[in-house]
Amino acid sequence: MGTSFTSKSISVSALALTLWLSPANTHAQLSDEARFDMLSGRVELADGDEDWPLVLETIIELNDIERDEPLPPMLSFFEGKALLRAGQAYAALAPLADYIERAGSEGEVYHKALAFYDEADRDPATRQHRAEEAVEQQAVIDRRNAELNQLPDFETLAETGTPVGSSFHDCEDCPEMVVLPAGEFSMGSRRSEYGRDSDEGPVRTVPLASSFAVGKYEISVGEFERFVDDARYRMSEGCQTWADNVWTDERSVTWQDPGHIQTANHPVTCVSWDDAQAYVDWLSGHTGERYRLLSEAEWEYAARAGSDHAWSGNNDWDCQLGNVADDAFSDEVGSDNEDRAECDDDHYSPAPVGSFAPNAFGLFDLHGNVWEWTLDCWANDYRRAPDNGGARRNGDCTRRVQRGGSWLDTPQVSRSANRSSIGLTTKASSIGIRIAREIDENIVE
Ligand SMILES: [Ca+2]
Ligand SMILES: [Ca+2]
Ligand SMILES: [Ca+2]
Repeated sequence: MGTSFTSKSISVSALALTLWLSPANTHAQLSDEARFDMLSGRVELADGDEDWPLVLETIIELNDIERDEPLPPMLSFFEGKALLRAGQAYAALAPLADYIERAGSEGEVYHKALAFYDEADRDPATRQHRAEEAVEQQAVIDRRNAELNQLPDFETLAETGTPVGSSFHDCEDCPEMVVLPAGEFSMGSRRSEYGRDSDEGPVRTVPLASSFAVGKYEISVGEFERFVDDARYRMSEGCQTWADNVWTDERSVTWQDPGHIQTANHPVTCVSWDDAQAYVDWLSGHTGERYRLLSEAEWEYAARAGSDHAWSGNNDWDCQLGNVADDAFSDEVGSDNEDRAECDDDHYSPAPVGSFAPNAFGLFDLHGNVWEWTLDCWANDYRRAPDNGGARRNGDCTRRVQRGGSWLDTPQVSRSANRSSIGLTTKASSIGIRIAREIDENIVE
């Protein structure tokens, strides 16, 4: 849409809307794009007694039209106002906030939007909605805590005989771990795999001689906070965040405020490889067990969970599999990457850990949500990689391998075989932590 909009040129008249929506109207024969052009270019909407339900209906229709660019800010203003007048104060907040953010200047309409936002914010219905949300969130946290309290420690688990696949934790607040079986697997991808890069070969068989345990989820904000508080850990400043389709490095962005909405149950981000190391060192000291990051081979073994498909058990992406760049993401950031997931996974930023289906090992979010640091130094292929599943110590050790893609990457990037590397000290709002724990006992299935 090349047109630029001002408050005057964009005003929408109820009369024009009525004509436009009428089935007998020849304009209904025009293409969606043309209808949008016509409507947004010529209309006039006073602040009087407009037919707000009709305005709302029209804006909803406009929202459903596929286009390359987002609707002009004024339509968000009208949508917010229409929702407010239709008695939907809570729903009005988002479009009004969108207008305020995108207004571009602080004119009369901007100040009206602020006043409407304030009105919607103070509405009893909004307060009621927020109270209900808080109750729901608390219920999720309580359920999770109750589950965690039921978990056995490892010794109790081992005594029961068949621990492979079961969960345990080493202290009340410790991350939930899942016991993976020893085994071997084919690491890397075939040339025919869509999205494959040459660094995913040569394909080789990797044996993992012992059972080990892997974090059921990415490390959460709440889990990381316990470490920071207990160890009085100090983080360096700054983190890269993705906004307006570019990466920016802001000093004020931190793991506590990473530029996206998060709760204690979201995956921690804005942590460097060194921070991840400090976390597992602390957890090892705290529990007397050997916690560490996964080797790249262990990560792929955990992600594949016995499958040689592109994504654990699947060669076609569907939105149950994980949180990647999807329709929700495209709508939010206004990007239109043709390799995005063509479905709606309901999250345009990180999702709370465990929001998607587990894989065959009972692990969550290997594909997408946030990238996961591994131990290995970076190298362009597997030619000199260890053949025992351990971490690679040759290659470029100023960079480490990250695996699994993230909320802002395409499904191809989240494939089991995909590899990527990033500098040790880099922090980004798309990278987090998954941990492993060594098991001394020989586990029998
Ligand atoms: Ca998503
Ligand atoms: Ca992940
Ligand atoms: Ca790659």
